[in-house]
Amino acid sequence: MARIFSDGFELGIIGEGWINNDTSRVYVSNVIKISGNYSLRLENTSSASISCYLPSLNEIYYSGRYYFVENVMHNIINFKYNSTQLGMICINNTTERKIGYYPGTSSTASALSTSSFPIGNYYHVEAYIKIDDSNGRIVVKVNGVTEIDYTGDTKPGADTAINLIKFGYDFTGSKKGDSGYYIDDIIFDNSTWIGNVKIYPVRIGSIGYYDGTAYFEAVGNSDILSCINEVPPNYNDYIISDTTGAKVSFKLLQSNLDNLSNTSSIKSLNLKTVCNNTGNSTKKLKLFIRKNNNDYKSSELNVPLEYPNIISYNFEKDPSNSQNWEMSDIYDIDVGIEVV
Ligand SMILES: [Ca+2]
Ligand SMILES: [Ca+2]
Repeated sequence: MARIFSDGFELGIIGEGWINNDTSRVYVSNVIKISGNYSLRLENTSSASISCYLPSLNEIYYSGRYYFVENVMHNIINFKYNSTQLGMICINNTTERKIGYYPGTSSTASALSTSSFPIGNYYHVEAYIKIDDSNGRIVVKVNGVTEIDYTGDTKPGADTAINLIKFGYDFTGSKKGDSGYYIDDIIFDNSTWIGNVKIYPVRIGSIGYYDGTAYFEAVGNSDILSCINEVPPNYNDYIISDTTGAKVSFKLLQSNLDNLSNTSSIKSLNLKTVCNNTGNSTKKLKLFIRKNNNDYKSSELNVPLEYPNIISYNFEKDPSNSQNWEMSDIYDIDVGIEVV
């Protein structure tokens, strides 16, 4: 029971898990920094949308941060089972600017928010969505305040699960949802409200452990660190290995850790790396946390052939003791990559 997807776009690129329907209109931007250094811009056009598949779930918790730019009927979140639209949470119209829950493909809201949400402001939206004929539920909170709490039919057809999420423009039914906003800190959880969390970037700062007998080769730059410490990534320099067991770890950038000092707690640590498979056989990596000379490794992660892409692994607990993360824990760890 856990986080099932999160993205704060802090590598400066779109990767992992996203289907971008217009790469020139939907892109990572540092113009409006909702949290961290980057957010996702969806320009105000009918081509600007982006989707991601999730594991099929009957109920789901969502959190995202928004900055509405143009005065249009922003699609806040649209949830589907494959091509079938189960519902949409969307700005109702451009004069009232309330948030509405629109079941199935209907243009009539089953519930409307109490408040209005004008453009030019930052909003933290959380939602709970449960698909059911009579005991369905849609709860929407904005900045921690419950704006919609609907119980009733949320199951327009036979589908009982959500497996596809869409942001930006959608006109599947009779209610149009628009793009025209920035979005950040997109998180899905299958068991609990996410709350007022933000996704902060912590980059690598120096090499920690390096096993010279099982090596990575630096290409385009003379040292390993400068090949891979760029955000956004520079693809002209990189490290490469075809050696099982090749392993390197990195200490975290002190200035980034210092930025976390006014944070009250750490919910989870999500390791991400940009990578791709240059060959034609399956390649796998493990991402790991190194603490007190012990390595705590992810499952085996397939290295994508598409270029560039991101692989990631989420550590919701400190793997050295299976306890919640303490602030002090992350000052004591390295993060690393191993070829398996
Ligand atoms: Ca961000
Ligand atoms: Ca590079």
